[in-house]
Amino acid sequence: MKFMATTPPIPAPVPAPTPPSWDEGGSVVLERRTQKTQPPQMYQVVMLNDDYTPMEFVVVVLQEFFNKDREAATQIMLKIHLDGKGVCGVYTRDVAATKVDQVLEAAHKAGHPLQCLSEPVE
Ligand code: TYC
Repeated sequence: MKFMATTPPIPAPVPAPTPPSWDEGGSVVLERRTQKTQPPQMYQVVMLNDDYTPMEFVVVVLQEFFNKDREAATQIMLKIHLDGKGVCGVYTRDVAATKVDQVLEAAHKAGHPLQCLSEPVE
């Protein structure tokens, strides 16, 4: 069994209950309120540069786990190589956490020190 260090689920906002009121005729009046659903917080998966992981391995990881074509994967890998880090993709929290796990497991199995993390966007 694998346990992930994740933050607890964010409870969905509960709309304030609409108290029933009575009109002059004594009928119960229920007010209709439109529910405003917030879009989910999005998380970006950030990959970090290191001096040991082969460029080709990073390109393959970006193709395999982030659905990039070879050209886009190469561009992202080079950006990480030059800037020290780069965004591989933006996902909901659980999907981003899964991508991080997949990358870390693949890197570990291959014996590379490649690191990546997920962080909330904005
Ligand atoms: N800097 C590595 C090299 O020169 C390549 C690399 C790129 C490693 C991106 C990690 O996230 C990374 N072999």
